[in-house]
Amino acid sequence: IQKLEPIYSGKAKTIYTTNDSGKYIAEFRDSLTAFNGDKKSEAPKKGYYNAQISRKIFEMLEENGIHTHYKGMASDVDMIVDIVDIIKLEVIVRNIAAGSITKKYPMPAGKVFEKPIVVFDYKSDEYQDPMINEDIAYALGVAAYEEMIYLKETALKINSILVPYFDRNGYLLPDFKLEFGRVNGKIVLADEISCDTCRIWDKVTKESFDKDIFRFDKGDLTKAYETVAKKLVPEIFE
Ligand code: U5P
Repeated sequence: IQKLEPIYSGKAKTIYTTNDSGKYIAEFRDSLTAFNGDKKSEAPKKGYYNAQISRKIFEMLEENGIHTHYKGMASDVDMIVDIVDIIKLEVIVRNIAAGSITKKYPMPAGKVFEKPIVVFDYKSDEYQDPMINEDIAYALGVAAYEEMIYLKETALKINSILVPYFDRNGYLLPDFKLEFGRVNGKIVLADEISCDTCRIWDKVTKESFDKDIFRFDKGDLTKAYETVAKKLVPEIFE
């Protein structure tokens, strides 16, 4: 498979057309943004570690019966994916209170939820990703009611696979963000699952090994992502 033209450049990945009419290549870059693009930077090897972590998680989810857009790697940082019609939602799963939810509700950081929380944010830079529900999603033409139910069920299933997976590797998974797309009438998991899109805490020290390091200037991001990569994808260090 060959990369042809870049057709879309997001905050951390560039999407290329390929010589396969059903596939794109998503190139993971070293660039970082936070707070709706207000804060920008670069971290060496970030794209590489996130691509490899994401690859591993997609492979593991596929083995557990979750359909994803992942189709293999074309290089260390180039992921081959199905061309999907992205659903303009961020599906966020929360197990432990952290980040924005601690600002919006009386939920102190670190509070462990009795059952996981799923929220839907409408993907819109202009409107700053407002939280929406099934009715607003329908009114916006983003997703049908039954699709919203399917997205929530799938997000919870993914959570039930990821929490023990991170636990086995020594980490807590306070929260993470998923994106989905439609391909041939089917909804599949899309985008990435990486240190940029999850909160990953050391089980013992509760130290962050994720993008919060960049958001709140908490230290060396590349070193933290490398630490996670050494656990999740040890084969790339051999
Ligand atoms: N998140 C993203 N992208 C966004 C917003 C949030 O990946 O545009 C992820 C964060 O990394 C965190 C979770 O794991 O969703 C909840 O973020 P927040 O609502 O606390 O900012």
